[in-house]
Amino acid sequence: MGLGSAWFTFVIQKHDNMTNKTFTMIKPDAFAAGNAGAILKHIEGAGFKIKAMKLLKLTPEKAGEFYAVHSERPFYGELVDFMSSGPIVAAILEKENAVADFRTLIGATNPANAEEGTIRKIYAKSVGENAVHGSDSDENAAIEGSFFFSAFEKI
Ligand code: 3AN
Repeated sequence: MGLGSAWFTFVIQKHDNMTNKTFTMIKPDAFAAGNAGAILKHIEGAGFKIKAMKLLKLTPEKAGEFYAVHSERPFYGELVDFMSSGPIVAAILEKENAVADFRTLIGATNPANAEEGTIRKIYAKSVGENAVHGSDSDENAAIEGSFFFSAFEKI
């Protein structure tokens, strides 16, 4: 393989596995509390660029599909009910090292364990109603982004 095609392969892989992108949702608790604007400001202030965004309400079926990986967990029913209980903001974000940096920005799943200054520490009420979602891997970021956005909605 020549340098040209190796570079091409690298560029395609980097694009496909979204190494510089992550996916987030502002969850129903944070949206209902009127915190969507402040959370987006916090995210942009940390250097993330918004590459796609929409306001929507998940049906229980769609919420169940999104969280299918947790279907055996005891909190699955509660999670699906909560995530379909009100409007959410879904967005694709871009930044170098996006997945890891965004997980740091949002803090631990349980806000009681989240670092001071993190989005969950500031806005989340509980482990179930924890204000924001952040993808946990590049692979899931790509899958989750495509769950909500078609190709022409991603800039
Ligand atoms: P994270 O969102 O930090 O990656 P996960 O993947 O362990 O956390 O859990 C997915 C979602 O399930 C969480 N964001 C939270 O809303 C919910 N969840 C996790 N653990 C619990 C729990 N013990 N009780 C209720 N809901 C939970």
